[in-house]
Amino acid sequence: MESKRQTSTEDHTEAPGPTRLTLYAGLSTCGDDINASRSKSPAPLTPTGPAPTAGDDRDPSLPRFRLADVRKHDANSGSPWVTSGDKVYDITDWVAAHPGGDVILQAAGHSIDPYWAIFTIHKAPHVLQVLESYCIGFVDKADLDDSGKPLAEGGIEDPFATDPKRDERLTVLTQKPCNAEPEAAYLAREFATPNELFYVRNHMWVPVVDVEEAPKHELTVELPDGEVRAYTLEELRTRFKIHHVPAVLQCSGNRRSDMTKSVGPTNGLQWGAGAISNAVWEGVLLKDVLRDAGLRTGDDVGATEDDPPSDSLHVQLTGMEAYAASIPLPVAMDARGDVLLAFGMNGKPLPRDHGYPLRAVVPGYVAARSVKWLSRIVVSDEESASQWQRRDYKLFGPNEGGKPNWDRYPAIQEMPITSAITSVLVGKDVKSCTDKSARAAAGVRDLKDWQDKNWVDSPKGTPVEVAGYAYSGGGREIVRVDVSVDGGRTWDQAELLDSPSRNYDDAEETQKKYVVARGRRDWAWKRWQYKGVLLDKSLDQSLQREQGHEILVKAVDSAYNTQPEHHDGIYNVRGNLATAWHRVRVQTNDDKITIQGCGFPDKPPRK
Ligand SMILES: Nc1nc2c(c(=O)[nH]1)N[C@H]1C(S)=C(S)[C@@H](COP(=O)(O)O)O[C@H]1N2
Ligand SMILES: [Mo]
Repeated sequence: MESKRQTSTEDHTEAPGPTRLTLYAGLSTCGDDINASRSKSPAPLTPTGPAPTAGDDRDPSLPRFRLADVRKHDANSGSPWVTSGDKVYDITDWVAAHPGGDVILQAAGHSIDPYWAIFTIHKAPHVLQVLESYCIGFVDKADLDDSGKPLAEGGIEDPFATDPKRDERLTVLTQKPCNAEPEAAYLAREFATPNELFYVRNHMWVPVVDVEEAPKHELTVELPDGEVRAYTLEELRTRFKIHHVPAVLQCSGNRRSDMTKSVGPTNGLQWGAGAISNAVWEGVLLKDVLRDAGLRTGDDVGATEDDPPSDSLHVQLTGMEAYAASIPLPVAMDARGDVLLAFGMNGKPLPRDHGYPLRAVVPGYVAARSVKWLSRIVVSDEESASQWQRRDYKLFGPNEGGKPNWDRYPAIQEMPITSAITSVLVGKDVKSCTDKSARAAAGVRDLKDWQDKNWVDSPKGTPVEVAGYAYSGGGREIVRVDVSVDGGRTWDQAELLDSPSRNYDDAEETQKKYVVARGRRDWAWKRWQYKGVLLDKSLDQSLQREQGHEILVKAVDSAYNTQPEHHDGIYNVRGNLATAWHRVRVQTNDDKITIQGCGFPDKPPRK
């Protein structure tokens, strides 16, 4: 078994996305073809490089280029160049051959080095070799400083310099690109996660769109027949019916660190339980826009030879910074699917981190499909060619290892069921608990005193209050949440707080605040709460006090799907869909309470 769980040393981390993309792209076709590329004739804009000057002892057979000339070879030039160190590269063929080459285009006309420094895997020697095959010459000596480096370029050196500031209550996994999750204690305090606490999962930098420019932000829609229609954001807002849809976004890597800890190493960002959040999204339906653009196939149109069955078609969604993914067309066209082109989040414009000014929201599906900074839609008979569609978000068997056959399984789309504990209050904290003030307990508590005063009628033990979230994909409603506070020996049902399917007018007075809007299916999470007793050792022989009390949660959805007991059986090298029962350990030794488990920080949470 051990060997099956070993991951390869090859890095498949999600964090520095674009790196791997170019790495993969470069290796897939250029690896054996270095000489062929080198002999390519120069791009049309290529100026004749001046002859090497005195004091320049670099390879005299290669031409020299002024930086001003390199600048002309920007992303729009048709023949993009980059520099790295004092060398000049023509990346035209590289970009053309690889859809994901868009990422490298960000550096066109400039030095690629700042990007490489950020996406550290780029420094892998074999990638350098691939770039080497596109070398066309050197930066002219006149543009080099004394140490032989190109003179500093104005401005754009750090593509992350313009990223927004993030809330201090987010735990930052990586800064550039930003990946951050709210501490567990903040996660499920409210039905709608406040925008500033919503988890952030960026593969690259945050594109800059000025407020004045936003209404003119353009979305192009390309249909299978090649027809292209462009919409401004202003046009989307004013010409189509606006919808409000409460929906969870959850990364396929949510709780990956839990799988790692309980089974073995996984590649990717080691998320706690907070790569999930819930918001009320405002936007127009993707299906309305596709129809307006002239799409004739769909859920309600019979397939003919000229009108192919729509499930062979895909809606490719591309963001401004080059991230891309796709969903099957029937998902987009589903009359009850609520797939949005969203511009609002919890009553405010989308924050920059979450896709300003326009993003896709695909409720019930893995958040990787909810493309942010959306600028292009293509309806195609192919899935998106991006690595985020074809590689990263797939689920392999426990034995399939670090170099799986990527094409063997479909991309993750609809999400499975999951649940997690986000708050545990023990002893005297229980009394003062409301859903607003809930926080993870930490520090010294006077338990005995509390029990004497407040828990006289209870069995001998320590009161505990547990809260968290439960969510299932595909619009399936959460119908039950089971909690155990004694390691699974006995179970009880938690109270479900949010009731999106219940009519507000029928709800009991005390429950009214939990009755919330609902989409056409159940796309939102349900928060839950449970009060119980951690039994004293004298009453619970099975308790091993040294290890503390184990609190467990698992949920059930309307299709009676439930979660696996352990991560062992669903272990996969990418650490995707870590949905096993969530386990938290509570120790009350010497009246000091410690809580351990995925999502619970070692230090007390910030207030
Ligand atoms: N353009 C773009 N869209 C994107 C991403 C990205 O990096 N760029 N990340 C995807 C992934 S993997 C996730 S989990 C969600 C995260 O959305 P959020 O940052 O709003 O929580 O956005 C998705 N859409
Ligand atoms: Mo994700």
